[in-house]
Amino acid sequence: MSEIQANIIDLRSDTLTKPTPEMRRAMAEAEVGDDVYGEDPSVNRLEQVSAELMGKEKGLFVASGSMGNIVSALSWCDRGEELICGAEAHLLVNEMGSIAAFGGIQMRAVPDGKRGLMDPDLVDSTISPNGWFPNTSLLVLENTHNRGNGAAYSKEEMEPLAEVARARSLAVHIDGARILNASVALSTPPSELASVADSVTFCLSKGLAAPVGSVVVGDEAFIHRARRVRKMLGGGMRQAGVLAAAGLVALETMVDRLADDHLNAQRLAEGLASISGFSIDPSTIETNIVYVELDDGDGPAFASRLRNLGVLANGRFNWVRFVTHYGINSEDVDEALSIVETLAKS
Ligand code: TLP
Repeated sequence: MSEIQANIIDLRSDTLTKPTPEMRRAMAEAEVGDDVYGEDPSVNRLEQVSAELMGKEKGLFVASGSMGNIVSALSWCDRGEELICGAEAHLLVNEMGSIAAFGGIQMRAVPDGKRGLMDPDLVDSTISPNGWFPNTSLLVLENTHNRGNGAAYSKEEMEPLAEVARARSLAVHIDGARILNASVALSTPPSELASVADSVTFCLSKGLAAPVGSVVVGDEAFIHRARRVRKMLGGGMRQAGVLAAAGLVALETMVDRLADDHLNAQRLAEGLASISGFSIDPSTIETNIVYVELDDGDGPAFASRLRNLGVLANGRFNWVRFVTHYGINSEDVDEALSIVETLAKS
């Protein structure tokens, strides 16, 4: 049964994961200092390890994936400029309009293609021509793509988009909240995926189960700007080494096991496909995120009925989303499936 909460199978998100015993020990024993002075050894180590992992010069520890996206956008774009992203990009749909609110940056959406992947020609034609248009400064890709059923894009799939951006002098940022899921699913080093971009945000507090934090990586000049923006946002976290220590354990011990989450998501998708009233093609599930469409079209109502039976999932529009993670094993998946089936028949 899930460790998240007794008797509840919590499939709302991998953000629900709790730190491992090893993380808690590392947090208790972490060497710390004042990170705003650059003197927290654990934060410095996490930033260095993260930069190496992603093949970039420098890293910056931030409070969350959202903060990573905000500092990145504000470091690449001036006020009144625009970034281009997919229509269902997390930073456009789920981040409270923060990039527009804090950075005065316009977010221009390109329709999502299959698996959430944008079409390079559409991106090219959306970039503003010179003249009386807002300057387009940044292209944002999301990998894995949350709303794209957790799709994991290979370097080859992202490269044509990055080429269009480069040819028009745009920087490329990857919202790689779950880029390590993509790396595991594709058996590709994260640095190879990150190589198409100028900056990447990745999260320690999702499938990797650290309690708090994300890291932004990029070249030295970018990270210098990003550090200043983080401070502007009130994100100088002082003795943040207690958090970074958990992040280091996450990177050392929790990456390979993401494959288990992917297997459980596949098992869940196959089970859901066999229950009538749902539309899902299990072959489209590439990592740990499973969206299923309901024939009756009411995702929130189904999620709330499920909750009464002890299974938590997020529902919106005509879909319900299930996410597998460290707190969920294959028995939990089977139990959740049997509850979903009972509900679907009732
Ligand atoms: N996503 C959360 C919710 O906000 C939807 C989730 O449960 O999946 N980028 C992507 C692609 C994300 O999925 C998320 C979190 C973030 C950024 C933001 O990370 P946090 O929550 O750390 O700010």
